[in-house]
Amino acid sequence: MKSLVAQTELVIVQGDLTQQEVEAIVNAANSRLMGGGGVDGAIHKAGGPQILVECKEIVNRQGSLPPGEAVITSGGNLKSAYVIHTVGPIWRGGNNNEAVLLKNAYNNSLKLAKENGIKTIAFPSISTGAYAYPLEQAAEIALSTVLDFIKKDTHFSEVRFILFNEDILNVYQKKCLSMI
Ligand code: AR6
Repeated sequence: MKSLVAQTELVIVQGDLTQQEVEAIVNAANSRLMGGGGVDGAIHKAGGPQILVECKEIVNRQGSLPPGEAVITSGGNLKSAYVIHTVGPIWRGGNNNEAVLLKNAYNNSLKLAKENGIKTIAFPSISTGAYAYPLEQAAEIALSTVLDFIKKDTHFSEVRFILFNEDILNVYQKKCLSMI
């Protein structure tokens, strides 16, 4: 589905994040920025070794990336010029600041993209794979954070959520319809 929210096209579709033709894709990384499984593994595989080289430089410079924070690298061989790496929270039952950290991950990714002049960006469903965040709750936070941002700030021309399968897509679409 596509909806115009203020000045930004919000797109929620099923697909592969690594194949998106947007200026930046967001990686659901881990704090050590060393690659891994899930969407992180897919991004490093499709983007080639340059992304990991830049991730290592960042960690050497500033240490590991705390949950909720975001950093930027080039996109290597991807269609996207940039990858924004953020770290979502690991689900530990819900009373360990998970909601705030997940919200920060989306907000800090958007802020960093804006600082770099990026106007089109695509997100995966952060924390809902290996990090086990309950999907409905994660979708609510992801969508409300992005909606709040693009209602207040007209910088982005397009924000996409690229969901890996139909079940995840359905949750996000349903949630979004109840929010806009
Ligand atoms: N395109 C879009 N979404 C994808 C793709 C893809 N190519 N591949 C997987 N997903 P996860 P997390 C979905 O586990 O929960 C990694 O090992 C997947 O179906 O990738 O934040 C990191 O290194 C799910 O909906 O990220 C960390 O250690 C969503 O992406 C850890 O996993 C997120 O699942 C991060 O865990």
